[in-house]
Amino acid sequence: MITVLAGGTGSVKLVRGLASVSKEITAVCNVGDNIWLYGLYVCPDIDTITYGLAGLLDQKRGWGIRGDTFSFIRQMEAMGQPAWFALGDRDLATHVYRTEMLRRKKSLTEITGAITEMLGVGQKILPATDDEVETVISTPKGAMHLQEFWVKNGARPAVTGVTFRGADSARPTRQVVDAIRNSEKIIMAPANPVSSIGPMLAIPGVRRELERAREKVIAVSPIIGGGPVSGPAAKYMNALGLEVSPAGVARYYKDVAGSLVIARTDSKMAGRIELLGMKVETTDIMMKGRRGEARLAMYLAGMARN
Ligand code: FO1
Repeated sequence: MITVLAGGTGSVKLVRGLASVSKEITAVCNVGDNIWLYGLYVCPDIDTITYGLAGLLDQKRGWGIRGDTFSFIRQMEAMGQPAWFALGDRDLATHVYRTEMLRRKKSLTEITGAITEMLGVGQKILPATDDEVETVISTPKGAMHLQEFWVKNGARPAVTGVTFRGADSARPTRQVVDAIRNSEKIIMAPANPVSSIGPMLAIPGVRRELERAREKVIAVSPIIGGGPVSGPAAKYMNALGLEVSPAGVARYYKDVAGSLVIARTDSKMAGRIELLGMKVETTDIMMKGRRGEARLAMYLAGMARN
């Protein structure tokens, strides 16, 4: 069994690649991006992985359902309601179902299991916790929810800090603890370390389990050379005083991951990363197309057998 820690829109490629080469994949998903909108509980990272594995994901946007329409959100706008988060009409069914099940006292883990089953996903998708954790971005304009910073404000404000509200008292679920303990390897997807993986590492019980499992935890760098692959990783990493490079990623992950996989072109950084006590592997981490996804997955699964 391989467990993959996933968050953001970039992780889905590796999760899909792993699902194509291994039968037993568990994706543990970030919940820091989750947001209540119009009384609905929206879980973007869980949904991106779910839609990706169900073959429903809009590949171009990287989120939501392919071919979806946006009549609901347009009508909200026409009614003078805030409409900066584009919930698609079909996507809406997921949020309505999830929220109704929460009202019936089902846990997010149970609900996610039910949704994956309804959509024919064979892999296990687990929220990192059933408790609410919210990624908060501090800016000169004030502190705001990650989605408000990223979507409503287009990631334009300067970032002075990143915190994870609720993480201190959040607990990993039994399923997440078991997945970490029972997996042959745990792979940290090439995702924004601070906003996509960070909220999971901020949950003390998740961090403790990963620290214990450190030798079998392999992180894949989301950064090649000096620039992030996508998203505002640089802003978040700068705010935390981290160098925006694979070495900066290594510093963030050093206590929870025993190995870091970096791009071949970054092999000159290996020495600095090894000084942090991590093993370094170099390969092509770009994942171009389905073949690229499967290739990196196969490489990581191969490492998993070593
Ligand atoms: N990202 C956007 O940039 N604009 C949107 O309007 C938007 C809507 C949206 C709706 C559902 C969903 O699951 C994701 C959505 N995303 C949108 C993506 C999301 O903001 C982030 O990319 C993830 O939270 C990053 O982890």
